[in-house]
Amino acid sequence: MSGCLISLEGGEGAGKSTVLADLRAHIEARGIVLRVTREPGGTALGESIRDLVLDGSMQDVCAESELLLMFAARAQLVRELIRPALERGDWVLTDRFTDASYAYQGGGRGQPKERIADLERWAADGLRPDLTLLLDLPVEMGRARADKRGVPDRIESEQAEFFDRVRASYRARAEKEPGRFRIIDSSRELAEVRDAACAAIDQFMAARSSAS
Ligand code: T5A
Repeated sequence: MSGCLISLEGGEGAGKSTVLADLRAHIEARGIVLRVTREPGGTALGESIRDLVLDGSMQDVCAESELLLMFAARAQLVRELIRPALERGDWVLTDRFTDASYAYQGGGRGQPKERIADLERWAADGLRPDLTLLLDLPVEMGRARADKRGVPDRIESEQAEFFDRVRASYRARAEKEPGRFRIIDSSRELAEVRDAACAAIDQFMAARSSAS
């Protein structure tokens, strides 16, 4: 079976990093070779860009620079890690991908969708995940969870209205592409969220097997 790309998305404190470890074990237990990565980041260049773009002391970053930095990291990740892995037939699980740019830089910062779509075509090489798990929960709940982790980074320091727009944008994308997205209610107990995420993977694998 050929490789495939799975992304995990959600607002702040949605539980992506927490669920990712379980998903990794769940997928690998089925004998699949899996690469796990994150955005922004995942390569030496991408991790440097991550440090820069999330640096809380870096004020007055314009929306255009932020968008381009996200895509600079993504362009490198696609070419250095994701495409080669998919071509080998491996699977890739990424903590965020281009939907995050539509939600944060599009919904949150008001960057035009067409501009992001253009970048997606050339910088991300037109690559879209085969499956996207959207961990969705009320903004305040997610922020309360994220706050427990300590000092917020530059983006985490945004106002609640920014994250309302991010959430609305994610949900709108999921509703528009129900074949690719699975919305997981992550306001529930962690065990329930994990089970729902693993069940979505099982369903996806079953559909792939029956299609091949
Ligand atoms: N960004 C990224 C853009 O603006 N554009 C882009 O194109 C991209 C790719 C970095 C930032 O970059 C922005 C978005 C982000 O602001 P990130 O590293 O994914 O992206 O950062 P965060 O969204 O901040 O992700 P986090 O890793 O901080 O949050 P998670 O992973 O969603 O949450 P997690 O797992 O760390 O959980 C948070 C806390 O809640 C607890 C956990 O134990 C933890 O303490 N928790 C639960 N508690 C109770 N019940 C549950 N069900 C729980 N699940 C988790």
